[in-house]
Amino acid sequence: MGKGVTLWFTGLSGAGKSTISGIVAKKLQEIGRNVEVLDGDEVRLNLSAGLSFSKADRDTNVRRIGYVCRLLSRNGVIAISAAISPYRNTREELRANIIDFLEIFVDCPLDVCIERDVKGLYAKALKGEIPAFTGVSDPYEAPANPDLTILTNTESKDESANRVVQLLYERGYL
Ligand code: GGZ
Repeated sequence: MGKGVTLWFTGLSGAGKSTISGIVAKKLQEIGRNVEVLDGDEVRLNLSAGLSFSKADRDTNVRRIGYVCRLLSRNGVIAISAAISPYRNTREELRANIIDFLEIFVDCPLDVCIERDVKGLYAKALKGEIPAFTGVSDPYEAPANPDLTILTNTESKDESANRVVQLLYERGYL
């Protein structure tokens, strides 16, 4: 069993967190590692059912995911979080609490996310139909010092995923 680590993806809705984390998870499973992905969407249906998108509830959501990632990663699992996690201080709190923690900024310009609008949420948010939507009517605080930034607007999905795997090699987790 290899060394566990928490891979904390952060970025806007539609930036590519779920997509890239899914590809990374597959690559890691192929080389025999145990991986769990905690996806924002799915967590909100289970672990965080009933939470809103207020700052307090987003922080609660993020802390819960962090707690599960800590349990998993200290037992050899590569735990991947793919929640927006918009607040810098809350992410820093996790970094302080989780020994093996790597922050990955999934960077994509807001206008590109709006253009992609895979789920049609930005259109609704821009019309005011979804209150407190990240990037539109709610803050997103980009990491000041991420372990890695992937540029999903200019890199291919596979390229971005490979850079994450490369980071794990560089830091001694693979
Ligand atoms: C942001 C929202 C909102 C609001 C619903 N703001 O692209 P998606 O749809 O599938 O991912 C988004 C998801 C964000 O949940 P997270 O748990 O990742 O957020 S946080 O870390 O801030 O707690 C989006 C959808 O939920 N969604 N309303 N107001 N995203």
